[in-house]
Amino acid sequence: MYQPKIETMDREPLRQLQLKRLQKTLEVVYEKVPFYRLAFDTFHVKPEDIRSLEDIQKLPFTKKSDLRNNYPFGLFAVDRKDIVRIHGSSGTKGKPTVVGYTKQDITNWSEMVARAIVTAGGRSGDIFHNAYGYGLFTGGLGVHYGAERLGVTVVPISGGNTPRQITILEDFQPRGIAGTPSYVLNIAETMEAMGKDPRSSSLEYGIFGAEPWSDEMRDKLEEKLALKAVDIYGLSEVMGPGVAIECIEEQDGLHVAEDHFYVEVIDPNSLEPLPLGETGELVFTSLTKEAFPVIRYRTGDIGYLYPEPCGCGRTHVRMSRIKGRIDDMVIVRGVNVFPSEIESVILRHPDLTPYYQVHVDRVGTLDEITVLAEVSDALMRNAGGFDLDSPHFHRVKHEITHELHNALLISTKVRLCEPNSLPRSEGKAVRVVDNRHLYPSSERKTPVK
Ligand code: DLL
Repeated sequence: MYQPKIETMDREPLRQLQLKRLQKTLEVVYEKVPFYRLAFDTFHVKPEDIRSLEDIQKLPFTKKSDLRNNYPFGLFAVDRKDIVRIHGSSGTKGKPTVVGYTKQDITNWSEMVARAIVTAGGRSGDIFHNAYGYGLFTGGLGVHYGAERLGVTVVPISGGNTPRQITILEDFQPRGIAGTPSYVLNIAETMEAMGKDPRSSSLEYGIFGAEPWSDEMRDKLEEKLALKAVDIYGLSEVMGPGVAIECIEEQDGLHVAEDHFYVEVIDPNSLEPLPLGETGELVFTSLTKEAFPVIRYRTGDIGYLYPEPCGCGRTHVRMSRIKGRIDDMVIVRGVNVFPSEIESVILRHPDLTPYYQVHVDRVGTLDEITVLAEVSDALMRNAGGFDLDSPHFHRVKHEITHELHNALLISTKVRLCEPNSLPRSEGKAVRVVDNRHLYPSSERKTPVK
Protein backbone atom coordinates (compact mmCIF):
# COMPACT_ATOMS: atom_id res chain seq x y z
CA MET A 1 0.00 0.00 0.00
CA TYR A 2 1.07 3.59 -0.68
CA GLN A 3 2.09 4.88 2.75
CA PRO A 4 5.06 7.25 2.67
CA LYS A 5 7.55 6.75 5.53
CA ILE A 6 6.89 10.30 6.69
CA GLU A 7 3.50 9.19 8.08
CA THR A 8 5.05 6.72 10.50
CA MET A 9 8.23 8.62 11.31
CA ASP A 10 9.30 8.75 14.98
CA ARG A 11 8.12 11.88 16.79
CA GLU A 12 11.54 13.33 17.58
CA PRO A 13 12.95 13.42 14.03
CA LEU A 14 9.53 14.62 12.85
CA ARG A 15 9.70 17.54 15.27
CA GLN A 16 13.23 18.34 14.12
CA LEU A 17 12.01 18.38 10.54
CA GLN A 18 9.17 20.68 11.56
CA LEU A 19 11.56 23.07 13.30
CA LYS A 20 13.88 23.24 10.29
CA ARG A 21 10.96 23.95 7.98
CA LEU A 22 9.46 26.49 10.37
CA GLN A 23 12.73 28.42 10.60
CA LYS A 24 13.00 28.52 6.81
CA THR A 25 9.38 29.72 6.48
CA LEU A 26 9.94 32.48 9.05
CA GLU A 27 13.02 33.77 7.23
CA VAL A 28 11.08 33.92 3.98
CA VAL A 29 8.00 35.70 5.34
CA TYR A 30 10.16 38.20 7.25
CA GLU A 31 12.02 39.05 4.10
CA LYS A 32 9.20 38.92 1.56
CA VAL A 33 5.90 39.84 3.23
CA PRO A 34 5.71 43.36 4.71
CA PHE A 35 2.71 42.35 6.84
CA TYR A 36 4.73 39.69 8.69
CA ARG A 37 7.84 41.87 9.00
CA LEU A 38 5.76 44.59 10.66
CA ALA A 39 3.94 42.09 12.89
CA PHE A 40 7.22 40.46 14.04
CA ASP A 41 8.87 43.85 14.60
CA THR A 42 5.88 44.97 16.66
CA PHE A 43 6.34 41.85 18.82
CA HIS A 44 10.11 42.44 18.97
CA VAL A 45 10.80 39.01 17.60
CA LYS A 46 13.08 38.00 14.75
CA PRO A 47 13.09 34.70 12.84
CA GLU A 48 16.40 33.72 14.50
CA ASP A 49 14.75 33.97 17.96
CA ILE A 50 12.77 30.81 17.15
CA ARG A 51 15.13 28.04 18.26
CA SER A 52 12.61 25.40 19.29
CA LEU A 53 9.04 24.55 18.29
CA GLU A 54 7.83 25.94 21.63
CA ASP A 55 9.36 29.30 20.69
CA ILE A 56 6.54 29.66 18.15
CA GLN A 57 4.55 31.09 21.04
CA LYS A 58 6.64 34.25 20.78
CA LEU A 59 5.11 34.96 17.37
CA PRO A 60 1.94 36.97 16.73
CA PHE A 61 -1.24 35.35 15.40
CA THR A 62 -2.67 35.87 11.93
CA LYS A 63 -6.43 36.34 11.54
CA LYS A 64 -8.93 36.27 8.72
CA SER A 65 -9.18 40.08 8.92
CA ASP A 66 -5.45 40.27 8.08
CA LEU A 67 -6.23 38.47 4.81
CA ARG A 68 -9.09 40.86 4.10
CA ASN A 69 -6.90 43.89 4.85
CA ASN A 70 -4.32 42.62 2.39
CA TYR A 71 -6.83 41.64 -0.31
CA PRO A 72 -6.19 40.32 -2.88
CA PHE A 73 -2.46 39.51 -3.21
CA GLY A 74 -0.81 41.41 -0.33
CA LEU A 75 0.30 38.36 1.67
CA PHE A 76 1.95 36.48 -1.20
CA ALA A 77 5.59 35.66 -0.53
CA VAL A 78 6.59 35.09 -4.17
CA ASP A 79 6.40 37.08 -7.35
CA ARG A 80 2.87 37.05 -8.78
CA LYS A 81 4.22 35.44 -11.97
CA ASP A 82 5.20 32.36 -9.95
CA ILE A 83 1.64 31.85 -8.73
CA VAL A 84 0.04 29.15 -10.85
CA ARG A 85 -3.34 29.06 -9.13
CA ILE A 86 -5.67 31.17 -6.99
CA HIS A 87 -8.33 29.86 -4.63
CA GLY A 88 -10.52 31.55 -2.11
CA SER A 89 -13.21 31.15 0.47
CA SER A 90 -16.83 31.60 -0.49
CA GLY A 91 -16.95 35.15 0.87
CA THR A 92 -20.45 35.03 2.32
CA LYS A 93 -19.44 38.00 4.47
CA GLY A 94 -18.05 40.62 2.07
CA LYS A 95 -15.05 39.99 -0.18
CA PRO A 96 -13.64 36.48 -0.51
CA THR A 97 -10.28 35.73 1.05
CA VAL A 98 -7.74 34.96 -1.64
CA VAL A 99 -4.89 32.45 -1.47
CA GLY A 100 -2.25 31.47 -4.03
CA TYR A 101 -0.12 28.44 -4.90
CA THR A 102 3.19 27.96 -6.71
CA LYS A 103 3.81 24.89 -8.83
CA GLN A 104 5.62 23.31 -5.89
CA ASP A 105 2.70 24.13 -3.57
CA ILE A 106 0.33 22.29 -5.94
CA THR A 107 2.73 19.33 -6.01
CA ASN A 108 2.90 19.21 -2.21
CA TRP A 109 -0.85 19.64 -1.81
CA SER A 110 -1.58 16.90 -4.35
CA GLU A 111 0.80 14.57 -2.54
CA MET A 112 -0.92 15.40 0.76
CA VAL A 113 -4.38 14.71 -0.66
CA ALA A 114 -3.17 11.49 -2.34
CA ARG A 115 -1.99 10.34 1.10
CA ALA A 116 -5.30 11.43 2.58
CA ILE A 117 -7.30 9.37 0.09
CA VAL A 118 -5.21 6.28 0.93
CA THR A 119 -5.66 6.96 4.67
CA ALA A 120 -9.41 7.04 4.00
CA GLY A 121 -9.40 3.65 2.26
CA GLY A 122 -8.70 4.56 -1.37
CA ARG A 123 -6.06 3.01 -3.62
CA SER A 124 -4.72 3.60 -7.09
CA GLY A 125 -6.94 2.06 -9.72
CA ASP A 126 -10.17 3.15 -8.00
CA ILE A 127 -12.90 5.08 -9.75
CA PHE A 128 -13.51 8.15 -7.62
CA HIS A 129 -16.60 10.40 -7.75
CA ASN A 130 -15.64 13.93 -6.72
CA ALA A 131 -18.78 15.87 -5.79
CA TYR A 132 -16.98 18.81 -4.18
CA GLY A 133 -17.61 22.05 -6.08
CA TYR A 134 -14.98 23.01 -8.67
CA GLY A 135 -13.98 26.67 -8.77
CA LEU A 136 -12.49 29.13 -6.32
CA PHE A 137 -13.49 26.70 -3.53
CA THR A 138 -10.53 24.41 -2.78
CA GLY A 139 -12.66 21.26 -2.42
CA GLY A 140 -13.10 20.32 -6.09
CA LEU A 141 -9.66 20.99 -7.57
CA GLY A 142 -7.80 20.16 -4.34
CA VAL A 143 -9.26 16.67 -4.13
CA HIS A 144 -9.04 16.27 -7.90
CA TYR A 145 -5.29 16.81 -8.15
CA GLY A 146 -4.67 14.54 -5.17
CA ALA A 147 -6.80 11.82 -6.74
CA GLU A 148 -4.89 12.11 -10.02
CA ARG A 149 -1.59 12.02 -8.13
CA LEU A 150 -2.65 8.77 -6.48
CA GLY A 151 -3.60 7.32 -9.84
CA VAL A 152 -7.34 6.93 -9.50
CA THR A 153 -9.83 7.55 -12.27
CA VAL A 154 -11.36 10.75 -11.03
CA VAL A 155 -14.86 11.76 -12.11
CA PRO A 156 -14.94 15.58 -11.84
CA ILE A 157 -18.70 15.80 -11.42
CA SER A 158 -18.60 18.78 -8.99
CA GLY A 159 -21.70 19.61 -6.88
CA GLY A 160 -25.30 19.92 -8.01
CA ASN A 161 -27.54 18.33 -10.65
CA THR A 162 -28.36 15.44 -8.35
CA PRO A 163 -30.23 13.21 -10.86
CA ARG A 164 -27.16 13.30 -13.12
CA GLN A 165 -24.91 12.45 -10.16
CA ILE A 166 -27.07 9.37 -9.60
CA THR A 167 -26.90 8.26 -13.24
CA ILE A 168 -23.11 8.66 -13.23
CA LEU A 169 -22.81 6.77 -9.92
CA GLU A 170 -24.81 3.88 -11.38
CA ASP A 171 -23.00 3.84 -14.73
CA PHE A 172 -19.38 4.40 -13.63
CA GLN A 173 -19.47 2.25 -10.46
CA PRO A 174 -16.98 4.26 -8.35
CA ARG A 175 -15.40 2.77 -5.20
CA GLY A 176 -14.95 6.16 -3.57
CA ILE A 177 -16.92 9.35 -3.25
CA ALA A 178 -16.02 12.78 -1.90
CA GLY A 179 -18.38 15.61 -1.04
CA THR A 180 -19.88 17.51 1.85
CA PRO A 181 -21.74 15.12 4.16
CA SER A 182 -24.94 17.11 3.72
CA TYR A 183 -24.79 16.90 -0.06
CA VAL A 184 -23.95 13.20 -0.21
CA LEU A 185 -26.87 12.55 2.16
CA ASN A 186 -29.03 14.55 -0.23
CA ILE A 187 -27.86 12.33 -3.12
CA ALA A 188 -28.69 9.16 -1.11
CA GLU A 189 -32.15 10.42 -0.20
CA THR A 190 -32.85 11.50 -3.77
CA MET A 191 -32.00 7.94 -4.84
CA GLU A 192 -34.51 6.60 -2.31
CA ALA A 193 -37.16 9.04 -3.53
CA MET A 194 -36.55 7.68 -7.05
CA GLY A 195 -37.20 4.16 -5.76
CA LYS A 196 -33.51 3.16 -5.90
CA ASP A 197 -31.54 1.52 -3.11
CA PRO A 198 -28.40 3.54 -2.31
CA ARG A 199 -27.03 0.56 -0.34
CA SER A 200 -26.67 -1.38 -3.56
CA SER A 201 -24.31 1.22 -5.04
CA SER A 202 -20.68 0.34 -5.74
CA LEU A 203 -19.39 2.82 -3.13
CA GLU A 204 -17.08 1.48 -0.39
CA TYR A 205 -15.70 4.65 1.17
CA GLY A 206 -16.68 8.31 1.41
CA ILE A 207 -14.44 11.30 2.18
CA PHE A 208 -16.63 13.91 3.81
CA GLY A 209 -15.79 17.36 5.11
CA ALA A 210 -15.81 21.11 4.47
CA GLU A 211 -18.57 21.54 7.09
CA PRO A 212 -19.14 20.39 10.66
CA TRP A 213 -20.86 17.01 10.99
CA SER A 214 -21.58 14.63 13.82
CA ASP A 215 -21.03 10.94 14.58
CA GLU A 216 -24.78 10.47 14.13
CA MET A 217 -24.43 11.86 10.60
CA ARG A 218 -21.64 9.37 10.01
CA ASP A 219 -23.90 6.52 11.15
CA LYS A 220 -26.65 7.79 8.86
CA LEU A 221 -24.36 8.01 5.81
CA GLU A 222 -22.80 4.61 6.50
CA GLU A 223 -26.18 2.99 6.95
CA LYS A 224 -27.84 4.59 3.94
CA LEU A 225 -24.97 4.06 1.51
CA ALA A 226 -23.31 0.95 2.98
CA LEU A 227 -19.87 2.56 2.95
CA LYS A 228 -17.21 3.69 5.43
CA ALA A 229 -17.38 7.43 6.04
CA VAL A 230 -14.27 9.37 7.04
CA ASP A 231 -13.77 12.98 7.97
CA ILE A 232 -11.44 15.26 5.97
CA TYR A 233 -10.50 18.72 7.20
CA GLY A 234 -8.88 21.74 5.68
CA LEU A 235 -9.28 25.40 4.92
CA SER A 236 -8.21 27.53 2.02
CA GLU A 237 -6.11 29.88 4.15
CA VAL A 238 -3.96 26.97 5.31
CA MET A 239 -4.04 24.92 2.06
CA GLY A 240 -7.41 23.33 1.34
CA PRO A 241 -8.68 19.76 1.91
CA GLY A 242 -6.07 17.34 3.26
CA VAL A 243 -4.71 19.34 6.20
CA ALA A 244 -6.04 16.43 8.31
CA ILE A 245 -7.84 13.15 7.60
CA GLU A 246 -9.27 10.27 9.59
CA CYS A 247 -7.90 6.79 9.01
CA ILE A 248 -10.34 4.12 7.89
CA GLU A 249 -8.86 1.70 10.43
CA GLU A 250 -9.90 3.67 13.51
CA GLN A 251 -12.29 6.37 12.21
CA ASP A 252 -11.40 8.27 15.35
CA GLY A 253 -9.63 11.59 15.07
CA LEU A 254 -8.00 13.19 12.05
CA HIS A 255 -4.25 12.82 11.41
CA VAL A 256 -2.73 16.25 10.81
CA ALA A 257 -0.22 16.34 7.91
CA GLU A 258 2.45 17.39 10.38
CA ASP A 259 5.26 17.39 7.84
CA HIS A 260 3.48 20.37 6.22
CA PHE A 261 1.77 22.06 9.18
CA TYR A 262 2.40 22.81 12.82
CA VAL A 263 -0.79 22.72 14.85
CA GLU A 264 -1.61 24.38 18.17
CA VAL A 265 -4.78 24.70 20.23
CA ILE A 266 -5.33 27.97 22.08
CA ASP A 267 -7.87 29.43 24.43
CA PRO A 268 -9.71 31.84 22.10
CA ASN A 269 -10.15 34.39 24.89
CA SER A 270 -6.79 34.44 26.64
CA LEU A 271 -4.94 33.28 23.46
CA GLU A 272 -2.81 31.03 25.69
CA PRO A 273 -1.79 27.62 24.30
CA LEU A 274 -3.74 24.68 25.74
CA PRO A 275 -2.32 21.26 26.61
CA LEU A 276 -3.08 18.20 24.48
CA GLY A 277 -6.62 17.01 25.04
CA GLU A 278 -8.10 20.39 25.94
CA THR A 279 -10.68 21.96 23.68
CA GLY A 280 -10.01 25.33 22.08
CA GLU A 281 -9.34 27.09 18.79
CA LEU A 282 -7.11 25.38 16.25
CA VAL A 283 -4.14 27.41 15.02
CA PHE A 284 -1.99 26.34 12.05
CA THR A 285 1.42 27.39 10.78
CA SER A 286 2.47 26.24 7.32
CA LEU A 287 5.91 24.65 7.08
CA THR A 288 6.40 24.12 3.35
CA LYS A 289 4.18 26.62 1.56
CA GLU A 290 5.88 29.00 -0.86
CA ALA A 291 3.21 31.33 -2.27
CA PHE A 292 1.06 31.88 0.78
CA PRO A 293 2.76 30.88 4.01
CA VAL A 294 0.67 31.40 7.13
CA ILE A 295 2.04 31.94 10.62
CA ARG A 296 -0.12 30.99 13.60
CA TYR A 297 -3.34 31.30 11.62
CA ARG A 298 -6.40 31.38 13.88
CA THR A 299 -8.90 29.11 12.14
CA GLY A 300 -11.95 29.91 14.28
CA ASP A 301 -12.54 26.12 14.40
CA ILE A 302 -13.06 24.45 17.75
CA GLY A 303 -11.44 21.09 18.54
CA TYR A 304 -8.70 19.37 20.51
CA LEU A 305 -5.63 17.23 19.92
CA TYR A 306 -5.42 13.59 21.01
CA PRO A 307 -2.62 12.87 23.45
CA GLU A 308 -2.32 9.17 22.61
CA PRO A 309 -0.95 7.51 19.44
CA CYS A 310 -3.31 5.92 16.90
CA GLY A 311 -3.83 2.21 16.40
CA CYS A 312 -3.25 2.54 12.64
CA GLY A 313 0.48 3.11 13.18
CA ARG A 314 0.63 6.64 11.83
CA THR A 315 2.55 8.91 14.16
CA HIS A 316 1.08 12.25 13.11
CA VAL A 317 -1.01 13.78 15.86
CA ARG A 318 -4.79 13.42 15.64
CA MET A 319 -7.23 16.27 16.01
CA SER A 320 -10.83 15.77 17.03
CA ARG A 321 -13.80 16.28 14.77
CA ILE A 322 -14.51 20.02 14.54
CA LYS A 323 -17.24 20.87 17.01
CA GLY A 324 -18.07 24.03 15.11
CA ARG A 325 -16.81 27.48 14.25
CA ILE A 326 -16.57 30.19 16.89
CA ASP A 327 -18.74 32.32 14.53
CA ASP A 328 -21.49 29.70 14.53
CA MET A 329 -21.46 29.25 18.27
CA VAL A 330 -24.55 30.62 19.96
CA ILE A 331 -24.31 31.70 23.57
CA VAL A 332 -27.59 31.28 25.40
CA ARG A 333 -27.64 32.28 29.04
CA GLY A 334 -23.91 31.70 29.28
CA VAL A 335 -24.01 28.25 27.64
CA ASN A 336 -22.15 27.71 24.36
CA VAL A 337 -24.18 25.82 21.78
CA PHE A 338 -22.90 24.42 18.50
CA PRO A 339 -25.17 23.29 15.66
CA SER A 340 -23.39 19.91 15.55
CA GLU A 341 -24.69 19.16 19.06
CA ILE A 342 -28.23 19.85 17.87
CA GLU A 343 -27.59 17.65 14.83
CA SER A 344 -26.73 14.71 17.08
CA VAL A 345 -30.13 14.94 18.81
CA ILE A 346 -32.14 15.37 15.61
CA LEU A 347 -30.45 12.47 13.85
CA ARG A 348 -31.05 10.10 16.74
CA HIS A 349 -34.83 10.61 16.63
CA PRO A 350 -36.61 8.04 14.43
CA ASP A 351 -39.55 10.32 13.55
CA LEU A 352 -37.44 13.09 12.04
CA THR A 353 -35.52 13.39 8.76
CA PRO A 354 -31.82 14.38 9.00
CA TYR A 355 -32.59 17.92 7.79
CA TYR A 356 -32.67 20.73 10.31
CA GLN A 357 -31.93 24.40 10.76
CA VAL A 358 -31.12 26.49 13.80
CA HIS A 359 -32.63 29.98 13.98
CA VAL A 360 -31.23 32.43 16.49
CA ASP A 361 -33.25 35.45 17.61
CA ARG A 362 -32.85 38.03 20.30
CA VAL A 363 -35.71 38.51 22.67
CA GLY A 364 -35.01 41.44 24.96
CA THR A 365 -31.42 40.93 26.02
CA LEU A 366 -31.51 37.15 25.65
CA ASP A 367 -30.66 34.98 22.66
CA GLU A 368 -33.23 32.38 21.80
CA ILE A 369 -32.82 29.27 19.69
CA THR A 370 -35.54 27.73 17.55
CA VAL A 371 -34.73 24.35 16.03
CA LEU A 372 -36.58 23.61 12.80
CA ALA A 373 -36.84 19.88 12.19
CA GLU A 374 -38.63 17.91 9.47
CA VAL A 375 -40.97 15.08 10.41
CA SER A 376 -40.60 11.76 8.61
CA ASP A 377 -43.06 10.36 6.06
CA ALA A 378 -43.80 7.55 8.53
CA LEU A 379 -44.98 10.03 11.16
CA MET A 380 -47.11 11.74 8.53
CA ARG A 381 -48.77 8.41 7.73
CA ASN A 382 -49.43 7.62 11.40
CA ALA A 383 -50.86 11.07 12.08
CA GLY A 384 -52.90 11.10 8.85
CA GLY A 385 -51.05 14.13 7.44
CA PHE A 386 -49.19 17.18 8.72
CA ASP A 387 -51.17 17.89 11.86
CA LEU A 388 -49.35 19.79 14.61
CA ASP A 389 -52.31 19.16 16.95
CA SER A 390 -52.25 15.40 16.62
CA PRO A 391 -50.98 13.40 19.62
CA HIS A 392 -48.18 11.96 17.41
CA PHE A 393 -46.82 15.42 16.66
CA HIS A 394 -47.21 16.50 20.28
CA ARG A 395 -45.22 13.48 21.42
CA VAL A 396 -42.37 14.09 18.95
CA LYS A 397 -42.15 17.78 19.78
CA HIS A 398 -42.13 17.02 23.49
CA GLU A 399 -39.42 14.35 23.11
CA ILE A 400 -37.16 16.55 20.98
CA THR A 401 -37.52 19.53 23.28
CA HIS A 402 -36.66 17.30 26.22
CA GLU A 403 -33.67 15.64 24.49
CA LEU A 404 -32.30 19.01 23.35
CA HIS A 405 -32.57 20.27 26.89
CA ASN A 406 -30.69 17.24 28.18
CA ALA A 407 -27.94 17.60 25.58
CA LEU A 408 -27.51 21.39 25.65
CA LEU A 409 -28.63 22.24 29.19
CA ILE A 410 -30.71 25.16 27.90
CA SER A 411 -34.27 25.48 26.64
CA THR A 412 -34.86 25.71 22.92
CA LYS A 413 -38.01 26.12 20.90
CA VAL A 414 -38.80 23.37 18.41
CA ARG A 415 -40.74 23.89 15.22
CA LEU A 416 -41.77 20.74 13.34
CA CYS A 417 -41.82 21.17 9.57
CA GLU A 418 -43.26 19.16 6.67
CA PRO A 419 -41.05 16.60 4.93
CA ASN A 420 -38.93 18.16 2.15
CA SER A 421 -39.60 21.71 3.33
CA LEU A 422 -36.10 22.65 4.57
CA PRO A 423 -33.38 23.53 2.03
CA ARG A 424 -31.26 20.66 0.64
CA SER A 425 -27.57 21.40 0.32
CA GLU A 426 -25.50 21.04 -2.84
CA GLY A 427 -22.30 22.09 -1.06
CA LYS A 428 -21.81 23.50 2.41
CA ALA A 429 -25.13 23.33 4.28
CA VAL A 430 -26.44 26.47 5.95
CA ARG A 431 -27.28 25.27 9.45
CA VAL A 432 -27.58 28.55 11.34
CA VAL A 433 -29.85 31.43 10.42
CA ASP A 434 -28.79 34.22 12.71
CA ASN A 435 -31.45 36.91 12.98
CA ARG A 436 -29.80 38.76 15.83
CA HIS A 437 -28.65 41.64 13.60
CA LEU A 438 -32.35 42.38 13.07
CA TYR A 439 -32.54 43.43 16.71
CA PRO A 440 -30.04 46.28 17.07
CA SER A 441 -31.48 47.58 20.30
CA SER A 442 -31.33 45.24 23.26
CA GLU A 443 -34.74 46.57 24.29
CA ARG A 444 -36.47 45.86 21.01
CA LYS A 445 -38.76 42.83 20.91
CA THR A 446 -39.83 42.90 17.27
CA PRO A 447 -37.46 42.70 14.31
CA VAL A 448 -36.43 45.88 12.53
CA LYS A 449 -38.03 45.98 9.06
O1 DLL B 1 -13.82 23.75 3.19
C1 DLL B 1 -11.65 22.96 2.45
C2 DLL B 1 -12.20 21.58 2.37
C3 DLL B 1 -12.70 21.11 1.18
C4 DLL B 1 -12.13 20.73 3.47
C5 DLL B 1 -13.18 19.81 1.09
C6 DLL B 1 -12.58 19.43 3.40
C7 DLL B 1 -13.10 18.98 2.21
P1 DLL B 1 -12.91 26.62 3.12
O2 DLL B 1 -13.97 26.82 2.11
O3 DLL B 1 -11.84 27.65 3.23
O4 DLL B 1 -12.13 25.29 2.86
O5 DLL B 1 -13.63 26.44 4.52
C8 DLL B 1 -12.87 26.11 5.65
O6 DLL B 1 -14.69 24.84 6.62
O7 DLL B 1 -12.39 26.57 8.71
C9 DLL B 1 -14.07 24.79 8.88
O8 DLL B 1 -14.85 25.75 9.56
C10 DLL B 1 -14.91 24.11 7.82
N1 DLL B 1 -14.47 22.72 7.65
C11 DLL B 1 -13.65 22.21 6.72
N2 DLL B 1 -13.53 20.87 6.90
C12 DLL B 1 -14.27 20.54 7.98
C13 DLL B 1 -14.56 19.33 8.66
C14 DLL B 1 -12.67 24.02 2.86
N3 DLL B 1 -14.07 18.15 8.29
C15 DLL B 1 -13.76 25.91 6.85
N4 DLL B 1 -15.36 19.41 9.76
C16 DLL B 1 -12.99 25.48 8.07
C17 DLL B 1 -15.88 20.58 10.17
C18 DLL B 1 -14.87 21.73 8.45
N5 DLL B 1 -15.66 21.74 9.55
